Amino acid sequence: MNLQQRLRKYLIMGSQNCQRDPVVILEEAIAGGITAFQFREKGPNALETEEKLELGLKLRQLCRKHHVMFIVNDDSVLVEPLEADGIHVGQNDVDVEQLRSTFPEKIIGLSVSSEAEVRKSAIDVVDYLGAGPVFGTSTKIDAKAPVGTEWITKVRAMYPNMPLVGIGGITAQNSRSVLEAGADGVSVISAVTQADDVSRVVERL
Ligand code: TZP
Ligand code: MG
Repeated sequence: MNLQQRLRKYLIMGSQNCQRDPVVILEEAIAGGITAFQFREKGPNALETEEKLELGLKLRQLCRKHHVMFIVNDDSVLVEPLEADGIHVGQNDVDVEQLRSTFPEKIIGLSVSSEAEVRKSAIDVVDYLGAGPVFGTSTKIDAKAPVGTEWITKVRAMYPNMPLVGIGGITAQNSRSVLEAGADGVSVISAVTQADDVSRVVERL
């Protein structure tokens, strides 16, 4: 599988997104067919330090066992201990050029929400882009205003060959529109973590 294919169904999750054991939710999501996972332990009620590492190790192990790509959100200190395949950062996190020199071989993902953000970012050093929030989301408290599938189409036009995922408010009902706009995949938090039937929702994405 190339990176485009591995980004097809991309679950993002931390314990703060879960009402049940995150390990169980990840198992169910893997059974449903996710191709990538991002450990995003962040925001209100997120675990820190040893507890964060401990959960990360469990989730990492599951991904390894099932050949699911494992990306860590933001926290460059965890990349090596978790043997992550890569790291995903936002505009206010560590600079991607610095990240690239620290991790020459890792996959680096960057979130972009506007043309201004694209202009000020070193797009040439990253491996994939996350574009959004496509739709309204209540999962990320500091999320920017929704940019619609139009933004996916725009980023695709700017970077025809860049691996690209949509993020923000994506569900089994609207995921097709994100792919049709030009994304290689969809990244999803609440539609999966809050689902009554996790594997079924992943199948439908
Ligand atoms: N970045 C932009 S929107 C978002 C992140 C991390 C949250 C997406 O969560 P959900 O529940 O899939 O809308
Ligand atoms: Mg951030």
